[in-house]
Amino acid sequence: MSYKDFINQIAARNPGQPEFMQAVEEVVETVWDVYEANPRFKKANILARVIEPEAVHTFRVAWVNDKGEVEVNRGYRIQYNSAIGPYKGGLRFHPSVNLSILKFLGFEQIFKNALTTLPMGGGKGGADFDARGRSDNEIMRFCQAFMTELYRYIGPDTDVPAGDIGVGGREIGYMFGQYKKITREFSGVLTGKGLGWGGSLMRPEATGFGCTYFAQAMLGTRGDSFKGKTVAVSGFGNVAWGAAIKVTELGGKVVTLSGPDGYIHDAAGLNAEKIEYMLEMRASNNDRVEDFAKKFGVPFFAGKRPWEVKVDVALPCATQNELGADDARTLVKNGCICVAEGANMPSTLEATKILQENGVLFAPGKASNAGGVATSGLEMSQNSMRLRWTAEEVDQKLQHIMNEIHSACVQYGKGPDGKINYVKGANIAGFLRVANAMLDQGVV
Ligand code: NDP
Ligand code: 2IT
Repeated sequence: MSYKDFINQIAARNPGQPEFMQAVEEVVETVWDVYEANPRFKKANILARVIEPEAVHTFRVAWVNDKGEVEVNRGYRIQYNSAIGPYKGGLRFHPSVNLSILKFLGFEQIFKNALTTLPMGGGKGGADFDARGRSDNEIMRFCQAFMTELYRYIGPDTDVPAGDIGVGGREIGYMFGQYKKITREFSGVLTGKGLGWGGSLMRPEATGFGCTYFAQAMLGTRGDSFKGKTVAVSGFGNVAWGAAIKVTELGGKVVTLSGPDGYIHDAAGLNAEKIEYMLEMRASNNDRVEDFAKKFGVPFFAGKRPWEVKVDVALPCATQNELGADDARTLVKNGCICVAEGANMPSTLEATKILQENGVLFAPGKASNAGGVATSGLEMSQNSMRLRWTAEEVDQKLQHIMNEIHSACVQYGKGPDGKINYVKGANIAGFLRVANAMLDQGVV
C-alpha cells in the first residue's frame, strides 16, 4: 500500500475533520519509509493504532451567566496515547473548538511529548466556550462546571491537563480549586498552577522561551544567532509573550504582534513596557491588538497577518493555519531565513513545503513549542518529589531539553545534502519512541 492509500483509508473513517487529517498527513508522509522498513511495526499495525485515540470523552457543560441565563457548552477530553506515560496536554477554551481541532492537537501532542524524553503520553481537551466579554465570575463558574465533569477522567497518574488558548493561570486556578473540592485531594493533577500552590517557576515563560531557544539552535547550524535580527511574532497571548521576552533578551528586535483583528507593526521593536502590556491585553478577555497600536502610537493593519513585514525570523505563536502559501512566498521573497512555530500547526502543509524548498530553516510546533509541555513535565516531577526547583534550575533543564530535541531532529532529519528537514526529523524521532513502547506493551 502507498502512504497516500493509507491516508485515504484514515480520511474515510474520519469525515469532516480537516485539521485532524492535516496533522495525520504530515506525520504519515514523513514516517512512512521507516514504518514500511520495520516488519514488527507493520505486524502490530502500529501506525493505524497510534492514529486512533484510546478514548474520546465529550460532555455537556451547563452553567449560569451573570444575567441569570443558562448557557450550554460542549466539553471534551481526548485521551490519545498512554504508551510512554499518563495522558498529558492542554485544555483549549475557544468558540472554534471542535472534535477535529482537538484530535489534531492530541495527535501532535503524542509526538511532541515523546520528543521531550519525559514520561508523558498524549492528550488534549477543552470546550467551545467564548471568554470574550465575560466577567471574572462567569469564567470561574464556567471552569467549575467544566471540571465537575472532567474530574472523572483525570488524575495525577492518569491524565494531567494544562493550559492552551483561553486557559491560563487564572483558569487553571479555578479548575484546580473545583477538582480539590470534589476529590478532597491536593495533587499534581493540573500543570501551570500558581507558584504558591504547586506551580513551577518558568512554566508561564516556557513555551515562548523554548521556541526561542530552538530557533537559536537552528540559526546556530548556520553559525548565526538572534543578535541584530528583526523578528515577526504573531498572537499576543502566553506563547507570544514568552517569545517576545527571550528574543529581545538575545538581541533580536520583535516588530509585530497580532490578534484576530489584525496586526501591529512596531518598527522600533518591543521593549519591557510593551511586553508587559501584552499580559494586560491577554487578561482583558478582549481579542484586539488595536488597543496596543493606540496606546503606543504604532501602525495597525486591520484584518491582516504580520507575514508581509520584512523580517529575518518569523515565530507564529497564535493559532493553527495562520500562515498560508502566499504568506510563505512573501516571507521567502523578503529574505526570511528561519520560521519556528510557537503555536500548534500554524503553517499549512503547502506553506511548510514552500519554506522548506526555498531553504528557510523551518521547525514544526511539535519540536519548537515542546518547551511548554516539557516544563509541565518538570512541574509534575517537582509535585511528586514535593519540592521546588529555582528558576535557574528549571531554565537550565528547559534549555537542555530544547537542545536535545534539536539534536534528535538533526539525527533523523539531515539529508545527504546536509540540509535538515526538521519536520521529518521530529516526526521520526517522536514516532520511534512511541512505536517501540507500544510494541513492548502488546496489543492493548
Ligand atoms: P493564549 O490564549 O494565551 O493566546 C492565544 C492567542 O492567539 C491570542 O492572541 C488569541 O486571541 C490568538 N488567536 C486565537 N485565535 C486566533 C485567530 N483565529 N486569529 C488570530 N489570533 C488568534 O494562548 P497561547 O499563547 O497559550 O497559545 C497560542 C498557541 O500556542 C496555540 O496554538 C497553542 O496551542 C500553542 N501552544 C501553547 C502552549 C502553552 O503552554 N500555552 C504550549 C505549546 C503550544 P483570541 O483568543 O482573543 O482570539
Ligand atoms: O500544546 C501544548 O503543548 C500545550 N498547550 C501545553 C501542554 C501541557 O501539558 O503543558
